[in-house]
Order: sequence, then structure tokens, then C-alpha cells
Amino acid sequence: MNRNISVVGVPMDLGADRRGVDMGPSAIRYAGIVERLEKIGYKVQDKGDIIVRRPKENTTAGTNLKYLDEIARVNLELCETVAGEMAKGNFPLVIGGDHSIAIGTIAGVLTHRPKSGVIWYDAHGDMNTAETSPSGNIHGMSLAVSLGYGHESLTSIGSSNVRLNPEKTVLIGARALDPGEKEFIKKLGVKVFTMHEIDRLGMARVMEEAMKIVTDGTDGVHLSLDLDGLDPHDCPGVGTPVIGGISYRESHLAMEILAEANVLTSAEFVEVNPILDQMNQTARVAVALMGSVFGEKLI
Ligand code: HAR
Ligand code: MN
Ligand code: MN
Ligand code: MN
Repeated sequence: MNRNISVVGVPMDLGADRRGVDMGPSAIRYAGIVERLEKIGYKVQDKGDIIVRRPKENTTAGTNLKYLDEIARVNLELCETVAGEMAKGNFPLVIGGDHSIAIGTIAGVLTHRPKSGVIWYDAHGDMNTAETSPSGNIHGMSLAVSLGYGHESLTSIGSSNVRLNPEKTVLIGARALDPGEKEFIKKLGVKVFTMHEIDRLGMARVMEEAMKIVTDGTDGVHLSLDLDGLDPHDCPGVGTPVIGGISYRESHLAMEILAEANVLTSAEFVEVNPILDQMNQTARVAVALMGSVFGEKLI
């Protein structure tokens, strides 16, 4: 694995209804992200935060998408930052922030690795468009945007016509999909390992199958990990908790299998909301999972 990690914070909460995930990057830093990764031999540079403004208006004319203009602006800057770090040979590790920031992260990643596969670890699909969204919240649309579907000011971020390949995109942990998302996932042929498959097959088998999909014919693998993929018992500090999620142990196993495959080229950890947390537990879980995915060993 690339030994040079660049941490990029995005204190964004405009993509969600509940405030507080803007404090996620601080919580993750407080939980010791830099020290943890340095301890296992990485050279870590904290690039600081992308500035997120706090607009008065939550609507942009002519759309139901909340805070579209500012979210588009931040993601454009994030895309350039991620692309810049990759150009320097660094591994971009983005910390959020609500999941709308995947739009900029993935657009930046695709500039350098246009055939990337993606693991989307999440209770949700984030596959809505303006037409199917029940909320107008952009964090529920980011994967659709990365696949090329959504508002022009979001899909235009990054290299033109470079999109994620739906056949190289895998959802893990899904258990709260809107009707329109279910249809769209099936139509595009995105592989989904819901909680049912995790229960039935076990995480080891799910990850083995997921790894085959995202590594075959791709030029990199991006991990987009929404902490609400985990069960709220283990991660109470998330914006939109959904019961019946992936356990802490299963998540470590998933990260270890990813580490063993030695294919990861970028990652983001999102939706940490310290307001709803106890003793910064969710950010600590995030940092522990980063340890595993970057190859930390128990012995
Ligand atoms: N599907 C719902 C919507 O689009 C809820 C969005 C999900 N929240 C997230 N994303 N944390 O993973 O409004
Ligand atoms: Mn999400
Ligand atoms: Mn989610
Ligand atoms: Mn583009």
C-alpha cells in the first residue's frame, strides 16, 4: 500500500437534515487518526479542512435539492484537492462530513484512476435523484451522481464523461433503500450485499465476492465508508442511524480483508456526528477501522 497518506477534512453538513456532522472531521482528528496511522509506519500529512460556508438560504432556484450551490462549490474544490494529492503520489483519506462529499472525492479519484471500483459501505443506497428523493438531501444522492445521474452542477464535477462503472460498484450493509433507489440499483446492475446477505453468507464471504467485483478489470479501489453502515449500538454518533446494522467485529473483518488484498487506492469515512455520540465512540470506531484497513495487526 502507498505509504504516504494525505488527510483531507470536509466539515460539511448541508447535505443532511440533521446538523452536527460538520464536526465529524474534528472528532476523527481528536480520536487520533494521524497518530494511529503514523504508528503503523505511514507518513501522514493533515491537509486541514476544505472551507464550507453556511448559506442563509437552503434552496437554489429551480430545484428541490437543498444547498445545491454550496455543496457543488465545496465538492469542486474537494475534487481538485483529491486529484492534486493523487498527482503527488499520495493516498487521499477524506474525512467528513455528510456523504454528499463522496461526489468530490470520487470525481477527484476518477481523474487519476478512471476505471476505479468502489465499495460503498452504508445502511443507505445514496442512489436517489431529484425525482426519487423523499427529502431533497444531497447526501442521499451522491452515489447516483458519481454514476452520472443527477443535477448538472454536480455531475459536471471532475473529468468530463468519466463516471463510476455500475458493474464495478458494490454496496455493503444496505437496509434502508427508498423505492426509487431499489429500481435504479436493479436497472444499473449495481451489486448489493444487504444485511440479509451478510447474515446469510457471513462477512468473510461477502467481502471475498465484493473484492472480485471491484478488482477485476479496474485500476484502483475506493472505499466510501458511511459509519451508519455499522449498527447504532456500536456507532450511535451518526446523522441517520438505522437499526440492524453491521457489527464492529464484522466491520474489522471487512477492513482486514480489504487490507490483505492490498488494492485500496483512496478512502473516505463519513457521517460521524459527535453531537449524538457518547464519549466520541463513533469517531473512535472510524479510526480503529482505518487502522485495520491500513494493515494494523493485532499481534
Ligand atoms: N434515502 C434517504 C434520502 O435520500 C436518506 C438518506 C440517507 N442518509 C445518509 N446517507 N446518511 O447514507 O433522503
Ligand atoms: Mn451514505
Ligand atoms: Mn447512510
Ligand atoms: Mn464529470
